[in-house]
Amino acid sequence: MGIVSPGFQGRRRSSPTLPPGQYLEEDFPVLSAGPTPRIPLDRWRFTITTETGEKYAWTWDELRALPQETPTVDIHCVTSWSKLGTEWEGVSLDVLFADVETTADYAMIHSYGGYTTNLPMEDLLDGQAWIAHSYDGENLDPEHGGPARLLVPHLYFWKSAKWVRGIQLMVEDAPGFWEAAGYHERGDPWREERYEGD
Ligand SMILES: Nc1nc2c(c(=O)[nH]1)N[C@H]1C(S)=C(S)[C@@H](COP(=O)(O)O)O[C@H]1N2
Ligand SMILES: [Mo]
Repeated sequence: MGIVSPGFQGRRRSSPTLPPGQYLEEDFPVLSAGPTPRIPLDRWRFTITTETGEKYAWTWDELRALPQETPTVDIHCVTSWSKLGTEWEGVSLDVLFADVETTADYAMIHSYGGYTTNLPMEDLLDGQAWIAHSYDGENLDPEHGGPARLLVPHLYFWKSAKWVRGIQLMVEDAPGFWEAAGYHERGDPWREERYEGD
């Protein structure tokens, strides 16, 4: 009694800022499983391929001509760092999927360089995910996924594929790079879904 003020405890209970097991990071660490690919903007494409093989593709200029959003979000890496209030600019996946005809429930994200990660469609729509090309008011650094990366901040950051190149829609779920290596298939940081079986 009296050592921790009730106000402090109450604040922590009502608005926790860090998921369980995470620490606050002020820098922006780089975590890449391979070399940083360099993609010239005139050759860059983002392609959604449906379960029937239908393709919807955008050039760099076409992506930049779409309505842009500026989400400010917290990000959580499974290696335990979290960074709060990060500022991005990009295109909502709701915009990119607006005219896509599909009934598939799962998506495999593909990156330039070969990285993959899988997500259910319900984690990609309804204002939860973006193709982000700017960070902190500047073009996204190649090390952080530039020209553009997926941003899905409500899941562990390995789902936010850097150097994103396309989305393959799937009727059946399948594991991506880290998911096949034993990481959790969904990766909700608030439920501490780090590894398969968590
Ligand atoms: N293409 C690609 N995307 C990736 C990765 C990667 O190795 N390759 N690493 C993932 C992991 S594990 C994390 S934590 C974040 C790190 O993003 P950052 O390097 O911008 O911090 O990118 C994710 N996206
Ligand atoms: Mo990570």
